[in-house]
Amino acid sequence: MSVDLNAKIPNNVGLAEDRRLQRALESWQPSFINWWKELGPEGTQNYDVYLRTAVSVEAEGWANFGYVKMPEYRWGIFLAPPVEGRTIPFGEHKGQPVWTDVPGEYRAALRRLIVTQGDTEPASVEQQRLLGLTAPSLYDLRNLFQVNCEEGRHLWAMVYLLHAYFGRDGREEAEMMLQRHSGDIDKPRILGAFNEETPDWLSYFMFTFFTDRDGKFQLSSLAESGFDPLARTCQFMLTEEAHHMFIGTTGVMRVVTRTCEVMNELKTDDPEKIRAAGAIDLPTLQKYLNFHYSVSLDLFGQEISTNAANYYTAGLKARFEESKIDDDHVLKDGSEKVTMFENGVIKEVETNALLAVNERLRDDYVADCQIGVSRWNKTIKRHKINFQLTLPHRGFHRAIGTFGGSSIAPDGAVITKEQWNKQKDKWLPSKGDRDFVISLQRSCIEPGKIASWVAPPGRGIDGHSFDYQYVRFN
Ligand code: BYC
Ligand code: FE
Ligand code: FE
Repeated sequence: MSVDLNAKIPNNVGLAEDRRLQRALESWQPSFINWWKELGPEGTQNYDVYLRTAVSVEAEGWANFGYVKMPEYRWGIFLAPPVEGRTIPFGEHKGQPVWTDVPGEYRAALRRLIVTQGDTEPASVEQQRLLGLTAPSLYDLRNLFQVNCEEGRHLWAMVYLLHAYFGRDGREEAEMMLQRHSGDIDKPRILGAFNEETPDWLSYFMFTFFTDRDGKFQLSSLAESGFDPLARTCQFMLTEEAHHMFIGTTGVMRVVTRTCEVMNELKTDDPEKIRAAGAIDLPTLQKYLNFHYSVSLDLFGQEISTNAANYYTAGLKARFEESKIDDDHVLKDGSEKVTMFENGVIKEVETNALLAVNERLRDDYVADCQIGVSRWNKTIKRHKINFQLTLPHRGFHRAIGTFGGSSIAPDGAVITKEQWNKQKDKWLPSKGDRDFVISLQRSCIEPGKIASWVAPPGRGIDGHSFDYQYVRFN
């Protein structure tokens, strides 16, 4: 598949041969750039940022590093190469050739999935737009901008599908992507977590760990879609997603490390003393974890979902690593245990496997989150500190699904609204906690310098050291 890098819109989808589509996308492009300038990273128009840009989907081509002014970033449309003879891997069309066009009967469902996926991408850029003003280091600043640019590219990926395969309503949906805004009362983003604020870098690290990880699982399940263009787009997006989660995993790790160092230097576990030394006490980290984990769990939808069953049966959206699962990939007769909250009691319920597809994805996500948390705990232990971070119960602080609006403590105890209100500041960041974390946010962008509350990274980007000039301010 040939790559056209010099085109207005770099691509490997043969845009030059489809003038109508090319014109349509080129007319969306200025709206995107306007949106970026207005709601993308604040005050950065002239910065030269050491970024990777995808120039092809081959192993050597997709991570090309160099200084770029962000509004001139080459947002391209790149799909993984088609697999000759690929067949639909699951659902009632299992074994049939994949669709290279949208099957009429699934048009609405596919559009909805693509729109929901696409909407999250610019939402996250909007959520993070002010963080560049308070970066804890030049390295972190660069990583933030890298993620912002790639989320912008992910929007391009979905907008390409809408324009290429959904005609006029696809073009309308593409316009809407730039009209809904994170946190907007009248036109909010579609999913809850993408209307929350990301007001500080601790929230940002938690977001890239927990919420970008939802991206990993959703994209993986779309990467096996029977609609081949969607599958191929998502396969390539996943390669970029790995770096976003790396920022989260190592970001939180570095905060934990710094806190442990301060605790050992001062020989204390008194949060007040730790805070006075400019670090974030472990109980506060736990509260931020509780918040971001619970809002991210909501992103998997209802435990028992006919939508999800229909997507699966239609061959549109699979399970995580569908092809590696050893079963019939149709699930008509399968069953699955699901944790439900019924009449005030949390219980395991046996249900049809098809209806439990959302919950299964959430289970896989929970297990993946636990791996990261265990790594952070190893670091705490290595510092000989007696404290463990934990994932709260899945019913804790939920807005969607069986637990939506219920009062469940982090340990899974069912409590009253009154008890919840009394204790919630112990479990979720209080106004005071947030004010404290925000008080630590100061721009620290001299090469080699780092803020007081986070340890430097183990290594830099693209073989450069931590003190490299990752961003040049002009
Ligand atoms: N907030 O049957 P259900 C990423 C609605 S992150 C608000 O469970 P379904 C990224 C739902 O729409 C990955 N509403 O629905 C990360 C439905 O509405 P209707 C994003 C919600 O469709 C960081 C109703 O409740 N990708 O890429 O099976 C930075 C019934 O629910 C929510 C995707 O999400 C919610 N949280 O499940 C940048 C993939 N949850 O029909 C980027 C595409 C549910 O009653 N989306 N509802 O009007 C999907 O696969 C599905 O839409 C969902 C929801 C899994 C999200
Ligand atoms: Fe993304
Ligand atoms: Fe991401």
